[in-house]
Amino acid sequence: MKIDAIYLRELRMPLVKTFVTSFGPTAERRILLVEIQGEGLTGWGECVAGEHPYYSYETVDSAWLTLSTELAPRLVAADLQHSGKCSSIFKQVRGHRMAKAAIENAVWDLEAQMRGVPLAALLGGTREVINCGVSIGIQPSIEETLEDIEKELAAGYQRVKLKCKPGWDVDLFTAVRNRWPDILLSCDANSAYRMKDMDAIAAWDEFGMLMIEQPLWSDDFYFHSMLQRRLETPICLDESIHNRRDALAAIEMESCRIINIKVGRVGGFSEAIAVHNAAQERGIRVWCGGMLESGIGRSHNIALSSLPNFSLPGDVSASKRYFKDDIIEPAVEVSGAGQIVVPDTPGRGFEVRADLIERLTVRKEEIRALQLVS
Ligand code: OSB
Ligand code: MG
Repeated sequence: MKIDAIYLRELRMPLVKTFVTSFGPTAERRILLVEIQGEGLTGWGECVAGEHPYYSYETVDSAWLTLSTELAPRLVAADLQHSGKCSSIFKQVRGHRMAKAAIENAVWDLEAQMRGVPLAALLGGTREVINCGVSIGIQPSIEETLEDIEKELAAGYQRVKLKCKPGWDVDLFTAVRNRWPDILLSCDANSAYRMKDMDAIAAWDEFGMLMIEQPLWSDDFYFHSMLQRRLETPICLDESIHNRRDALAAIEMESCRIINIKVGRVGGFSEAIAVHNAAQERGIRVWCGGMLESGIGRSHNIALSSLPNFSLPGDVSASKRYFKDDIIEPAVEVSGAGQIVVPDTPGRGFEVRADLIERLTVRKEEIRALQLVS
């Protein structure tokens, strides 16, 4: 694969609605895109790092620096045979998985186009449609949250995940369960609880939730395994899982019974597939998490979700839930049955809206291979 140039871009995209988690609100996304030109084609990747180092230590700015000074120069200098080789090209750089994923995924996007196959097929996907859930942010009142859920259920979404934190949990769960006793329901604490909360969390079994996502520390396996022993409800790990080894450790220690795979968090499609396979071989179900992505990251999440062990509804939902105008065409749509059709055309299966991307760009940088003068 001959790569001619790599462009980094930062776009500003206001969210339709401010999204609030246990670590705070996000009103506007700073979207970092990686555009790779080569073989007469363009591959795109999106970095899911946040505006602040709250979900993980990476940020848009740390990822930009890592991409521009370390990852992109390595890639343009490499003799790349296959997207699966990216991680070995980047291995000297420790961590910075969201930055690595953005560039690796752009290479996969390019390779799928080169080969004329759907990105989903290149990744090993088998599903023609994927099942979708929604992540419901923390709201000013329970009443407003119920209204939100009502709207999403009417749209067809198959699973509702409630963002929670101490003080925003049992009253909310009770209200939701009273209204909808049978829906697939989960919650996500983004690490907001501690040992002292274990007794309280152990009592959440009464809500019959599908899972409780990352209740404890973001780097923990051991205390989650202690908590899992006291719960009927499966724990799902998100923040704690950075690679296949972490997945194996968590499964071995019974720290969780379900894994949320986010391609950015694990460093790219290759490692996401490795986590998927490790979980599948051990009978652990996975689902695809979301990071308030624009259409490019969203299209990549759809392709990843087509792998066979993505058997639970993911946090991959319609473009319009996040942005008035998405940067891909057509926008991602969810059917009344709560499903997204996996594109069967070459590449990511969604066109990029170049004019809109240009208009939203606030920063751009080009990285090329050094031209040797003979
Ligand atoms: O933990 O899943 C999370 C958004 C930002 C950071 C962390 C998380 C989330 C979400 C958003 O839940 C899900 C989505 O993109 O719809
Ligand atoms: Mg989560």
